[in-house]
Amino acid sequence: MIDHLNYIKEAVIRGNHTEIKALVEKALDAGVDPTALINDALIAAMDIVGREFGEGKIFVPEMLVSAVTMKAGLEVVKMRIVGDENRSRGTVVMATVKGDLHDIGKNLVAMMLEGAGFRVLDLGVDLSVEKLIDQVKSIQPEILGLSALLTTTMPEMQKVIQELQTQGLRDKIKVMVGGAPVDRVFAEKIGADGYGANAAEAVELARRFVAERA
Ligand code: B12
Repeated sequence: MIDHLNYIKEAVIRGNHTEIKALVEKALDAGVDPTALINDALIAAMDIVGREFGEGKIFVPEMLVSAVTMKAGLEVVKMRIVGDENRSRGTVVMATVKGDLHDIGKNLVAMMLEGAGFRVLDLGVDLSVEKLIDQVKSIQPEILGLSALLTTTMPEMQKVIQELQTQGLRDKIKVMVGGAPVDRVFAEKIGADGYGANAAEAVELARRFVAERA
């Protein structure tokens, strides 16, 4: 039997972006579970890439090609799992905070939320507090999801929450935070409503927030 997960993991680690789509399609066609594909192949590969970068074995260009490959693979999975857009459970605005260009985790969270029936508006990366607040005012989402992958950009999350407070918007919106360096303690410290360690936890949180409002 072909070890689909291992092929895909290796393709991401090696940055084989030309073959990734075909590999993922083949795996899904063969009945590989999309969640296992995301967790045990795509995310597992990025963990290894991150470790190798941390150890100085690879550098930014290699990390970037792996990221592009991972994103291409994720797109294929997304096409298969995102369901009917009409059954909206609520609106979520997602963004990576200012100074931070990492978007794979945010995209994954957005995709899983869409799959779970939420309407997701993804504002992208490097979002300033001002821009975020403007968007929250105009979109009026039930939930704001903030992502940060750098220890240096984590404080931006607190700035966003403080500004929501200053502008009298804090009690109108639930804020959830996540990203590799973020944890529950930090989330509580900055006054977020919730922390999710991964996309599945993000969906759980969003469901809970909506249930609490009902
Ligand atoms: C890919 C990558 C890049 C790519 C990003 C491409 C892209 N489009 O995203 C590129 C090459 C651009 C990059 C650049 C840099 N990177 Co980088 N990068 C990574 C790497 C290898 C993987 C990140 C990733 O995608 N992981 C996979 C996803 C699925 O996981 P995730 O993001 O954690 O998301 C999950 C959860 O955290 C959670 N989640 C995420 N967001 C949210 C939001 C909410 C609301 C919730 C509930 C949950 C949630 O759910 C997700 C799904 O399970 C990490 C190492 C690592 N293992 O984290 C380093 C890493 C984050 N990078 C690092 C560094 C240092 C940099 C650079 C400064 C390098 C440089 N010298 O230029 C720059 C910074 C650029 C910038 N201004 O942002 C360091 C950060 C160290 C630190 N302590 O801050 C790391 C940890 C690598 C290392 N070991 O040193 N990077």
